[in-house]
Amino acid sequence: MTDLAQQLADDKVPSELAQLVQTLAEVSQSISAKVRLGALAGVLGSAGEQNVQGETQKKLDVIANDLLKEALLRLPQVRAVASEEEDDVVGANHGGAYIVAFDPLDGSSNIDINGQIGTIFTVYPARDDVACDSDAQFAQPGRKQVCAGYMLYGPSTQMALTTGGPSRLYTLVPDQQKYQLTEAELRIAPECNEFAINMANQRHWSPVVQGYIANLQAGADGPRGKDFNMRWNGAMVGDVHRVLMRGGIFLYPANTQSKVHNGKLRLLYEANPMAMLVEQAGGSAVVGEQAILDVDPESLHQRVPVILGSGAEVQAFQALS
Ligand code: P6P
Repeated sequence: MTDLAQQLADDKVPSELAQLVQTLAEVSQSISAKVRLGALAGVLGSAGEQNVQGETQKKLDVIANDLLKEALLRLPQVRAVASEEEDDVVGANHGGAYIVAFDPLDGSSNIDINGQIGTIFTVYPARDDVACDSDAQFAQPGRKQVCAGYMLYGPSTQMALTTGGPSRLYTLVPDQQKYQLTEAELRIAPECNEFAINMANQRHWSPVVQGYIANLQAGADGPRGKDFNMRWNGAMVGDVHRVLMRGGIFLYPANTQSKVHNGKLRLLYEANPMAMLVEQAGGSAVVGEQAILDVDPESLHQRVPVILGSGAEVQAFQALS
């Protein structure tokens, strides 16, 4: 079996980027070990602070964030990092070729119920026209990403990764502390019969989203002429992984709630990396008519509505818009 280091070499990934990806993989093994121990490691519960999003930070959020930040900024090729858990960009190495953004523990509210959680990451070329710790470093559309992926801390720890080519899947071999390639080329089925959305927000959706979901719920008796099933993981990383593995459509639409009127998910370290993985697996990821990867960022922690998954199903949604 091919391991991560060998696949990165086979894919001719530049050595500095390959080392950066290996560092992310190594840190994820520490996070995975703490997740597995849970209460036994004293890492559950709240850290007692709130992040820039106004969300209560879980202990493991802060631990994962600090592990990633410290490991990445020790690499001379990493000029700066941004994180869901950091108000501002943290800059360090002025000559570094890359900048990295991450959601250190996506779905962290699932920690205390032993649910799926993960780490989402994205890598861009550093900008020489702005200060190394400027928010403007990350004011790049998702199309500019050179690498994107996530680690899913589930029954097994897996990493989905693209460095511009196919989206590949690796599985952590715990006693060897290395990731082995288990899916060389993820392909999302164009058709699907599964949707993922938080139905509790239904009253806040646009009429288009209301109508689209009602058609799915009508099943074989309705205009779609087939039954659909629903899943909602409460952690984007788990929902997107299911879509990559067996197709489906994931929606976190805009709604009229004040704090999430533009959707809840963050463009930089949730929507864009997932959009790159989904597109490289033959799926679609959109905000209305526009591809998520073409959105011009306006702020570091900007939120964006997200519709992604099986290409034909995303088109069926867009046809109603
Ligand atoms: P809701 C986790 O907090 C997250 O950012 C995503 O991982 C997930 O898809 C979404 O929020 C869940 O949101 O409204 O269902 O709690």
